[in-house]
Amino acid sequence: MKRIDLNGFWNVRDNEGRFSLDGTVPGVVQADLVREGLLPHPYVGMNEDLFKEIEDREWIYEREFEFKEDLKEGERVDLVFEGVDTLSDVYLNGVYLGNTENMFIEYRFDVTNILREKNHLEVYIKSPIRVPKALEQNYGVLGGPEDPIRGYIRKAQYSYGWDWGARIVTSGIWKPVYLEVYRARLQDSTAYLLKLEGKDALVRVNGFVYGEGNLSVEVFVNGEKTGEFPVFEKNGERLFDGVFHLEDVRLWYPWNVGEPYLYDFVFVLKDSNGEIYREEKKIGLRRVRIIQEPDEEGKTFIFEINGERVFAKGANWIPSDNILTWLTDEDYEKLVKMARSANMNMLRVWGGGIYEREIFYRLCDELGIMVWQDFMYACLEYPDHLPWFRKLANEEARKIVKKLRYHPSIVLWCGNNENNWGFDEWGNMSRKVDGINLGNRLYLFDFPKICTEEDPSTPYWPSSPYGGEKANSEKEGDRHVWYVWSGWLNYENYEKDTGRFISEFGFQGAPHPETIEFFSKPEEREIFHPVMLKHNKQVEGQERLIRFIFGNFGKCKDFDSFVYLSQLNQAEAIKFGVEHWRSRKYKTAGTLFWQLNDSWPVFSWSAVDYFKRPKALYYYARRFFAEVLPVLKKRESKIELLVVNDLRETKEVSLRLAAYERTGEKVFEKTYRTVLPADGVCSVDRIELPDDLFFFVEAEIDGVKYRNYRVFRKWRDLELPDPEISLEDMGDFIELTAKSPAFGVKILSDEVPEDDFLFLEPEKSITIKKPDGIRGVKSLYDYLKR
Ligand code: BMA
Repeated sequence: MKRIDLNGFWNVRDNEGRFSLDGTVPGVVQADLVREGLLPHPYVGMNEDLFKEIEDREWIYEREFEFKEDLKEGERVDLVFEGVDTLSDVYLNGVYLGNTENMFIEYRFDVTNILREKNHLEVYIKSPIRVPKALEQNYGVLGGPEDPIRGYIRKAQYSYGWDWGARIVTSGIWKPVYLEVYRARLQDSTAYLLKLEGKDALVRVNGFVYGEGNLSVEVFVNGEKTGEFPVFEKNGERLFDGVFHLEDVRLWYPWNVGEPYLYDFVFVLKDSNGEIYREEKKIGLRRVRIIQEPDEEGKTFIFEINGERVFAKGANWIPSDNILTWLTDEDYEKLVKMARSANMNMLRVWGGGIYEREIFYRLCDELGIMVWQDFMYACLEYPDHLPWFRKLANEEARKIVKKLRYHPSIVLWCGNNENNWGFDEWGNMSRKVDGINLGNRLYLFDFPKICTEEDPSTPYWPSSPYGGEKANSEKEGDRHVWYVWSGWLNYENYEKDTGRFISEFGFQGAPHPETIEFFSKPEEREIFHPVMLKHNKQVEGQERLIRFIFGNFGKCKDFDSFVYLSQLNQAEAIKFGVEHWRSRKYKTAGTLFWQLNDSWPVFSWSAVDYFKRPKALYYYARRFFAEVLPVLKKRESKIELLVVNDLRETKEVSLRLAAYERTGEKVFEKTYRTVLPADGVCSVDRIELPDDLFFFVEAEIDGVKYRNYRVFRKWRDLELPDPEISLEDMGDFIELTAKSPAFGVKILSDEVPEDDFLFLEPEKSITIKKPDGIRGVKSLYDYLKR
């Protein structure tokens, strides 16, 4: 096999004759226009609007290339587009090869008989606005939020605008293009656990073969040959399919349950003369089940990996850029590693974005992070009653499942985001054709069948949320909790929610101050300045930020304190929800907050902003997702101390609970030694104490300390005194000590600190790594208006 790369600069021009420039492949014209200075940076000020003016243009990508290979007997050449955004016609040397109509899948054209020594390749990209609009006129307006024309085109739905995303409707060739010369090739080889008896595993391998002749596939695992399987024909396709035994098997686990072990698999396609083609993949073997058993609250929804229940801790993942081709592998590495170091064991790839890049799943495989993978349908009716659309959706699902199925991290295929909730409760998504909601042909019939056929080792779930009488049931399945924040209710309401698996809940916070500096001028830094409103995409987003800051903290002093307090409020809110749901362990079996990342610099629900600067929530997540979490709750007139233990063993723990007056005077202290059940929750004590005190708790297991605090009253009523925090420079570290309870302690430094938004128990020092350019600390006290 030989690959001839066709990436690099192509000639690009628009159909109206305004632009003619070098277009990068892989790339999109929007990025080229910014690079050439023909359009300003879309993420600054009001510039996003300028991109609307060019969104409905058509673009012609052209290039010349030479082809000098001497093709051997039986060899063919494919022209491969890994991804075109989105609708295009492809011509080689004036010959029409075909069209592309789905940005999520690969297109291949056999060009063996069209290639010459000098070649001309042309890709005519049609408007991602006009085509779906014409379809909309023909077939009707689809129900749901954001621009509903998006339902008629298989393109990342968030690019038409979202409540955290810019509207930048991109066009281009967004993934690599190359020629592939081969006689026969393998694709989508995979391996999975068929049966496990003790340490003896039965492993099934299969994959697809393209090419003629008498062929077979040899499979090697960690360098050892485990079998050779003949290639045969089934339903018009050629494939190999076999099983073999693996002794002393090492399974793949999420990081907090076991080792995310990966085997080196090599699949070698051969004929009587030897090797023709090979696929090399790191594959993990695991068994996944969702335990759905009736109980007194309804039905459980628990992920079980290799027979072990796992409480899912994590967040929702959205595309990390509006211009996807700006993302590098390093960006992925940084973000996924940040998720891991925030103690997350699950990420949900949300259905309004993209099927992620290979590197994303590879990192999740290696780091032991489970992936909840949506199909790319979000908050809309989709026209699956139209045969052409249904066919396209089926083709996409099958290709995607085949391509990604070998990743052990993908533990769930999920039909869509919130569409079934929309059918049941949103009012504007209830249209049915032949008694079936628009989209349900896919989610209820086609996708489950495709998943069982192509990836029997991974469960399928129709939607998020789904289960129970109505899709967003509290009693069964997964649940999105949006009455807090979106419904203008404050976060104490989380405590009333007994959902079985909380796959979305969120609270907005400002991006990092330096990120705000990137998109605004000093005079624009006002809460309701048009530039700020442009950078908060939710209807009444800024209004909600104010309502909750005022409601919980009191008035803001200035714009800086608005930024800070919004972040602290967000972190406190999500902490509160997570503590509640983790304390219900396995009644509730997961909390994935909305959302980990951002696609541009914006006020949003993210924990990490566009430039990957952590918000307060990020630092909080590390603590509230830690393996051991001491929690304080109010039970009638008593204060209850609970410990949530995700560790897999029974552990001896020492605990210290202390309560203080606002001035820093200690009024209560008690220590405990007790045994924590493995993977369980333990109620340690219930104490009669007033709830206007400041509570601090510390748990110590095997020399590791897990700390927490609880303030039961509203911050706005507390009149916190100045905690007089002292900062001692200890060389590589700094030590912080406060006189009275201190919260939201923020390190002021040039370098992003390793830990931040800390809390300090009076007179108990904490030590953190010293960031570069440290200038001091501030805390909640400094940001409140008095
Ligand atoms: C959920 C998500 C997204 C949205 C978020 C915030 O509904 O699925 O559609 O961005 O809430 O409103």
